[in-house]
Amino acid sequence: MRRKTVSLLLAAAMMTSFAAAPVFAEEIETEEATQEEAEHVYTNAADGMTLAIVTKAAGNPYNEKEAEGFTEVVEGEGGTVVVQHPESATADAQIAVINSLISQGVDAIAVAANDTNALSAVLQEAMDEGIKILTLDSDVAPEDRATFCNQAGVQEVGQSLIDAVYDLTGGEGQYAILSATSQATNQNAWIEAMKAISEEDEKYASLDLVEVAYGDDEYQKSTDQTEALLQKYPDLKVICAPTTVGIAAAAKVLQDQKSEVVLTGLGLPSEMAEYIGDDEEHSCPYMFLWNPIDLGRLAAYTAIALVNETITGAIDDEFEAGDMESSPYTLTAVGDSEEFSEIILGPPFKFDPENIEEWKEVY
Ligand code: RAM
Repeated sequence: MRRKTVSLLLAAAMMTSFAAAPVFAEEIETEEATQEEAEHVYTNAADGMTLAIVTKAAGNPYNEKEAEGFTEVVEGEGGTVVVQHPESATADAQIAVINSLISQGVDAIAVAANDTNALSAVLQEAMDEGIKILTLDSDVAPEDRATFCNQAGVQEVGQSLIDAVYDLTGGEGQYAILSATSQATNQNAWIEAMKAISEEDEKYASLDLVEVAYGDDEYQKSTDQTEALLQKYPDLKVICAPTTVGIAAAAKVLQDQKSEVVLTGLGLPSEMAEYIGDDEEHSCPYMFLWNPIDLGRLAAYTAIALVNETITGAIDDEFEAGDMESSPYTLTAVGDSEEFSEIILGPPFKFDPENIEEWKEVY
């Protein structure tokens, strides 16, 4: 087997080892294929459709990766894509963008919401105009969308994060959370899950959450908030940042200061590789995430299925998502709801010194 083929197989294995990652059939069959030439299997399912994605905000590589996956599938399936990264991570910025998409008459809008309730009126207006609405990454109130492409179960993310805090504090002492915006549905849900788990299980009784700080998914503000936490809490042991922007900013502060405070949370491997390590030189021993490109791809397939009316958003609806590993996907109940659905991409994935070098090349 030639060297190129081996690396292609490794790349394919790395992608498929992650939940809902695509399978590159051609790579496995064709020795001459290059990664760039590898093609997914498409069926023109979005022919004639215009599908929009509205991320949380511009300037966040995570959001760009989501949009990349969404674009790849919409265009691959023969549709037209509209990508909107609002100016700031606020509901107002998203409302302005969604109003303009309503005027353009797009067929579907996938939105990563900056606020659970503030988009309600504009999303209801869009649905009244016949536009299919779905969320990805960060949800709205479930009556304001057909379904939600959820990157990982809220409980699973909360459990992974609180267990990391437990592990890295040695089971007792102070920790702080550095979050994104105070209104973000996804971060707030994960933080609530962490708190609920700590309150319900004696195991976590000696952990002391001193503050939830908000860096608003802005790098400089996240840097400033990290510095403030270090000054305010001299006994702080761990910072947990459930945001890719926050964790990257905090990682640099802690590493530059050679701080004894240890970091964990949700981070992009490509941004965090230089900070992941088990020794004193590195600020973050390990962290978690999922594949944001796949989350965008899943949202595109969901949008197509809604516009095609293959699904309505009802629990137990099922649809094909091209060559994504877990296709077909089934819509499951949100919590114990009998009415409202979500689609889970997969479990959170752990990145540590053993695997970070491989994954930093992927996303
Ligand atoms: C940031 C955003 C996004 C979140 C990730 C983990 O990029 O806040 O919504 O899912 O972090």
